Amino acid sequence: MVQQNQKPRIFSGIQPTGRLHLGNYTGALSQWVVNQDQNDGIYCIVDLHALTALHSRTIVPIVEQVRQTAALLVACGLDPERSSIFVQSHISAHAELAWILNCLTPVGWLERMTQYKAKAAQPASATAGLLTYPVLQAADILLYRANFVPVGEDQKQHIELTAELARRFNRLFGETFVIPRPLIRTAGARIMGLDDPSIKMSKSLAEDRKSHVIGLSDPPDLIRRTIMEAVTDSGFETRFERASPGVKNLLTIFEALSQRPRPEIESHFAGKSYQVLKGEVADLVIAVLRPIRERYLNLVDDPGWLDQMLRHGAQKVSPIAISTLDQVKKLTGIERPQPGLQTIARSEGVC
Ligand code: AQP
Repeated sequence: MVQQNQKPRIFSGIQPTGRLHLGNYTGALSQWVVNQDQNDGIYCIVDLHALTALHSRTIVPIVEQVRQTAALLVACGLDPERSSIFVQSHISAHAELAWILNCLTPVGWLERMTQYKAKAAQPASATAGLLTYPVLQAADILLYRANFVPVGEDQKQHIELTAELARRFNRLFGETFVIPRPLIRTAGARIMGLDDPSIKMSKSLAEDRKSHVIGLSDPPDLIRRTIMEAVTDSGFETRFERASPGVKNLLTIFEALSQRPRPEIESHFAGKSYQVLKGEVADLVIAVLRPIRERYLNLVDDPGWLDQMLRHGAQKVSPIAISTLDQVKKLTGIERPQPGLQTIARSEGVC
């Protein structure tokens, strides 16, 4: 519930697992930016979640990826003064609450998660961390008593599980958590890979597949080349519901970035070749991403500023996390630490 005279609170996270891409932008980041004035926005770079790929050496050094992700969030328009941007592992309450919630989560709920089933298909990935990933995500959201969680379509199931866990806790221990709701855009909530429109555009797949993603900091010539090479078919169909998956994906990118209504887009491209469609999509993507790339290149050169910005973000939000965790500990019968036993980080304001 949102208190009177209080802005609704929005929480969302992103993994520092590689090149942030157009899907991350249309599904999540663009919503974060447009919502920042009407809401109290808290945005987290979820490095503990990224550790679910610890078995793969490519994620190292994660601290560099955290900085690059932070630079891209600001470059996309998130203002660290109006919103809070911080790193998950800088606030230990996330891991602590996740453990408590783990103890209340039936394994069957987690085994049902589509993302787990897809990623666990590779035996090396099927770790306990991957299975309990949605519980850590629930802890992230519930710690801040968020009302809304803007995410891409792929995360809907995880937010529903978060709400289910919050209800379960509230039933057992009394009203504690706010029940969060997902915010999912109608256009651009699921962008598919340009090299294979049957799979979601994904950061981790971009490492091995050159023409899978459009990175948010990619140069214009690379963006154009990737889009011109995108998989389509040999026809001329440009209506959303009849187009083949590759063409529909291009139309969806155009819709999400132009914010024009579908009928207008369909009549604009009617009878035109896929070359024309690809050319116009490339022009639009380049126009939207050019200023983001320019700001990113400036910001990423200043690790000192980025680190300070992230520290400031953690200092702003840690009191909320501490108070929720303290309440949960009390309700579940764990004693609160005595002042003398508090960690050094806690006494500095970042727990
Ligand atoms: N293809 C997509 N289309 C629309 N939205 C997407 N999101 C991710 N991919 C798409 C949304 O971006 C936000 C941040 O995602 P994440 O980093 O937390 O992890 P993810 O969903 O697993 O994204 P990736 O890119 O596929 O990362 P990897 O490869 O590391 O797993 C989320 O709101 C997500 O919905």
